[in-house]
Amino acid sequence: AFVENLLKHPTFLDNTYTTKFIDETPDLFDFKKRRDRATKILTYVADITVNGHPETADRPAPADDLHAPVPPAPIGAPKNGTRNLLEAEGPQAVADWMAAQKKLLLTDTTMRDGHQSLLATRMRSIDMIKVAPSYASNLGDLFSVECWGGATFDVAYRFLQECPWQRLRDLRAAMPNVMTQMLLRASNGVGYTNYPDNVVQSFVKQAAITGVDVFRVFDSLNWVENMRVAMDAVIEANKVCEGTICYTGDILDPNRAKYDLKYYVEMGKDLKAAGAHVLGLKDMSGLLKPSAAGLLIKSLKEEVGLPIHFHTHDTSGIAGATILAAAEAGVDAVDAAMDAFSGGTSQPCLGSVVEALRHTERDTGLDIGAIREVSNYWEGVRAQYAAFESGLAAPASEVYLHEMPGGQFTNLKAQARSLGLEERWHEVAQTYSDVNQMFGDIVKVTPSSKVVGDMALMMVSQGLTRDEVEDPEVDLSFPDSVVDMMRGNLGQPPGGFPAAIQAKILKGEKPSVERPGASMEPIDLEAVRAKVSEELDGFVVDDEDLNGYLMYPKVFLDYMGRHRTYGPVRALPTRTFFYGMEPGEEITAEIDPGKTLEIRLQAVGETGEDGDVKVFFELNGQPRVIRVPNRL
Ligand code: BTN
Ligand code: 3PY
Ligand code: ZN
Repeated sequence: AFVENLLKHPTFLDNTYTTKFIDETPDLFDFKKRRDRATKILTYVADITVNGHPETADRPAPADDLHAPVPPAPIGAPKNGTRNLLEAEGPQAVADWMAAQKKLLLTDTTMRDGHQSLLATRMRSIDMIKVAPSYASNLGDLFSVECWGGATFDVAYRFLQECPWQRLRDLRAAMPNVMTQMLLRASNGVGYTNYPDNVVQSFVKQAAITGVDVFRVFDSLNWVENMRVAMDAVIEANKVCEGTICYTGDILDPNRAKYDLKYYVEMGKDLKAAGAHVLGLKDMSGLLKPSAAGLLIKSLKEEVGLPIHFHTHDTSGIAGATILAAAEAGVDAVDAAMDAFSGGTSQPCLGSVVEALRHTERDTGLDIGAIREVSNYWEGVRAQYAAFESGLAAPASEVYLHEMPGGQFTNLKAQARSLGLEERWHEVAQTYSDVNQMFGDIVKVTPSSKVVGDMALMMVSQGLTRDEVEDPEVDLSFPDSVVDMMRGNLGQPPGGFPAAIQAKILKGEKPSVERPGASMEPIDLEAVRAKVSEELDGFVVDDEDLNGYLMYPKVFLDYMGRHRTYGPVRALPTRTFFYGMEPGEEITAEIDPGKTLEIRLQAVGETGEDGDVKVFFELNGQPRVIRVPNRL
C-alpha cells in the first residue's frame, strides 16, 4: 500500500524533504518513466483534485462562481517611463529627475508588499504577469512597480512551486518602460541570515541582470556598516540604489530618545556617503505619525539632500494622513497599493492618494480611470486567495504598542494560532513589546522582527514574564534565532545589546561586534554549482538556479524535486492550482510561449484495491488517464 501520506510523512513535515529523500523513498513518487511536462501537470491537477491542496484545506474557499479576472486592455504601446531614463542615462539621472519633479511620484506595491502583507505572500506569478502589459500601457507614469524581493523569493519556491527568477524575467519583459523594484535585506539577501559577501554580490548582480531596476536596501538593525556590500553591488550594476532607513519609535516622544530626529538625519547622511542615489524611508510597521512625518521629511530633505522615497503600512488606519503630510513636506515618492490590495497591514490606497492630491501642487498626474480598471482586476485576483486572508477586519491602534511590521503581523498571528495561542493574541502583542524593550529597543524588521516574535511566542507559551527571563537565577534555553542575534550574527544595533540579557542568553560565550560578513569565507560558487548539479542528476544549474540555491539550499532542492514530478505548474490558473478541477471543467495552460495545453476533466473514478484513483482527462482533445493515490 501507499506509504501513509506523503504530506504527513515526517521528513516532508519537518522540511528535510529533499531530492535525496525522493531517491531514498521512490515508492512515494512515480519516477519509473520519464514523463513529459503535460503528463506531469495532469498528475498535479489529478492529485489536487483527489486529495486537495494542503495549504487550502480547512480554510475559507473562493465563491463557486468566481471566474478568473480579466485584465484591462492595454491602450496603445507603452510610452517612455522611468525605465527608459535609467537605461539611457543611468541611476543618477533617475535621482536627479525625481528631485526635479513637482508631482508626487508613486510606486505600486501590489505585486510585493501588498500581497505579502495581506495574503501571506501567496500571489502567483500568472496573476501578476497577466496584468503587467496593462501597467506598461495604461500606468506608464508610475515611478516603479515593486514586484520582487522580501518574502516573495522564498515563498515562490517553497509554497507556490515556481521559480522567482522566471517571474522577474517575465514581468520585466512585459513592462519594458516602468522600473521594477525589489526589497533587499542587505547582507541577509532575501533570507533570514547573514550571507558571505560574495553570495550577496552574486545575488545582486543576478537580480540586476534578470530585471531589477531599483534596489531598496535596508538592514534589520539599521547598521549602515552591514549595508555597504549590498549597496556597492547595486551601484556596480548601474541600478538605482535606494539606501534605506528603517523607522521605529516616535521622534516626537521624548521618552523614546534613542531614535530621535538626529539619529535619522545622521543615518541619512551615512547612507548618502555610502553612495545611495535615493534615500528610502521605510516605516515597515506604520508608526510614523503625520506630524512626525512632516518634521522628519523636511529635516531629511534639508540635511541629507537626496530625493526621498517613503514607504509605510496602514495597520493603524492613519497612514493616508501620514502620506499627505509627507507630500506636503516635500517627499519625492511614496509607496501605495492598488485599492483591492491596500489598507490594513498593507500600504495605503493608491487611487485615494491620487485623488487626494488632484488639483494640488503635488498632483500625481496618474489616470484614475486606469487605476480603477487595474484595481478591479486585482479585486478579482484577491478573491481567489480567500484561503490566505488573515481576517483583520479593522484598523489596529495596538500597532503603537507592539510595533510589528505589516508583513509580520498576520504571520505571527497564524503562528500563534498554530500554537493554540490565538485567544491570547493581545498578550502576545504586549509580550512582543516587552521583548523589544528587553533587547534594548531595536529596529524590528525581517529578520530582527522574527527574532523578537520567536522570543515572544516562547514566553507566552511557557508563561514566562520579562522579569523571569531577565533573572540570572532562572535557567532558560532560548530560541536559536535569539542566540544567533545576541552572538552578533545579524550585526549591531545602535548602542549594542544590553549586556546582562546578552550574557544570560550566550551563557558565557563572547559575542562578536564585527560585521558578520567580515569573518565569513567566500563561497566557491563553481564548486557549489558542480555539487548541486550532481545532486540533481546532472541538471544544468544556471546562474539563477545557483543564486536560488545559495539563498535557500534546501528550499531550492525541494522545489527541484517537486518540479520533476509535477512540471511547470506555474502555468495553471490559480483556482486549479489550489483546488484542482470539477468534472466537465475546461482550462488552458500555456506552458511555453505559444505552447498551450487544453485540459478537460472528464471524470474522477472510484478508489481501487491498490488505493489509486483513475482521473480521466482530455488533453488537447485526446483522452488521458492519470492514476494518483487517494491519500484522504
Ligand atoms: C508545500 O510546499 O507546502 C505545498 C506543496 C504542495 C505539494 C503538492 S500537494 C499535491 C501533490 N501531492 C504531493 O504529495 N505533493 C503535491
Ligand atoms: C521584508 O523584509 O520582507 C519586509 O517586508 C520587511 O518589511
Ligand atoms: Zn513594507
